Amino acid sequence: MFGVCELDKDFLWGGASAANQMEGGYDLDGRGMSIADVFMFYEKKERHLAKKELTIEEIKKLRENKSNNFPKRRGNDFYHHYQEDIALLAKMGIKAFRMSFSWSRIFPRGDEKEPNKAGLKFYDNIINELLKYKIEPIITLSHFETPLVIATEYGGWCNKEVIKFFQTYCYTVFTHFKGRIKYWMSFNEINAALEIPFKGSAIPFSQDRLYETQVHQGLYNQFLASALVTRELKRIDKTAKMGCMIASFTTYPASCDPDDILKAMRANQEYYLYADVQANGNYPNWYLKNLEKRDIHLNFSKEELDIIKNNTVDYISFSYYLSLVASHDPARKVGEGNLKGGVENPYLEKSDWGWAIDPIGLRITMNEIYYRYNLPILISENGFGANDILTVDNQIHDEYRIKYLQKHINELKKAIELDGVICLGYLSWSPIDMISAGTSEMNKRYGYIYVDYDDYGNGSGKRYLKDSFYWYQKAIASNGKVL
Ligand code: BGP
Repeated sequence: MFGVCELDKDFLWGGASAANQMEGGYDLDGRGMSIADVFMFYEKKERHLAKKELTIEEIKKLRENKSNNFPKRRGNDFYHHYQEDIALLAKMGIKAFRMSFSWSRIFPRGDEKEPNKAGLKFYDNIINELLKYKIEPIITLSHFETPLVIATEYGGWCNKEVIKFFQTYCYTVFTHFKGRIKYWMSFNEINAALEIPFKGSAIPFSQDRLYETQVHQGLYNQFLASALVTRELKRIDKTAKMGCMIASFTTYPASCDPDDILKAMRANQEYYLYADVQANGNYPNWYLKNLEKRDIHLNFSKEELDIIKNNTVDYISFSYYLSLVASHDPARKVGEGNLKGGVENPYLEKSDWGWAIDPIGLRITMNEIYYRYNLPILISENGFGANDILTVDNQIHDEYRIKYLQKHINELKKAIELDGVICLGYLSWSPIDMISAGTSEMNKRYGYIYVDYDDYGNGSGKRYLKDSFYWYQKAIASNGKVL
């Protein structure tokens, strides 16, 4: 009992992905459009436009636009390559594959009563293929891909009707895949609901004074929906587990000036908010005070709060790419990051996209989250985005990625073996190259498997194994001993 913890023999070494970033086939077999299909590609100098919140007028125009570049409509064409891709993942030895179901492939508008059978069939094939190789499927129910109709006709997640639609979708997949899927998670990086409301909650941007209220209501509705479907999952399949998924933003104070410490404390509380609600079942007081101060009034009932309280998650999953720094000095420049950035950390190097590289931050984050909630954790995303070069003899020498992963996995091992954190697995983003969530680039690559497409969809679509593929294969085979 007092010995050193080791990585469990069932530790879930794996990879993570999202339907909208890899499938393509956006209009095949009855699939409806999703919000991901209206994100356009922008060249580097205009990249900030990729992050712009879209108004309803802009969304409708983009929906009809067939001539511009919408990479998420193409993905990496997993839709036609899934057998080959899963065979490669099996060859690499992964034990778990996190993917999402595209809601609009199963319910094209999102508000139907009956599912699109062809959509379910597509996922049947994938899940069966994974199980054939004994790869554990881990399913995200909503990964930045709400059906577009929910945004254009219902105003997004701030509309309580959407909760019912989501319940129908979840009920359908829970019953259909019962016994085949053990691990579920409700909303990917649920912080997106407040940080990037259109991607997170399908709420079109507006100048309306109620916009802010809608955004917070959208988050509340997702919390409630998550609790409702957790309850439903337990009714349908007692052995299945539901997790939440948050983007971790461990934030350091820029100095020991109490003003910086206070700023960092609040930044951390802001990202804990999501697990505070989904794991503890309560809204923290600081958040409620904040709403009050801003005159934001949520539409909720006592009965709903009880549902949230009584249907908390079984495990906490989070993405970890970077740590942030908070300073009270408004003159300090805020840099790039996943969903959001912080001020520069002089002790850390950055990726070409300006994301601070901080392996020790992973150990800190694992400790903070595990000991705050006392629930098993799952690293549901971590990885290194780079513009890999395919050599003339079809090799990809990505030693920078191997270095990044080595360092992070070493810290993960310390968190488990030395600090006693209970961690179910490590799912790196993404085992195969796919479209970037933030910038819709293909050339921001994370994979162990290279996909020969560029930002414009030119290329053969062929898959090539990177040096990191063989490295991860050994890491998995040795259960993390050989890194
Ligand atoms: C997270 C998302 C993923 C993923 C990753 C990397 O925010 O959950 O979907 O893509 O970040 O981000 P990006 O693709 O923008 O580099």
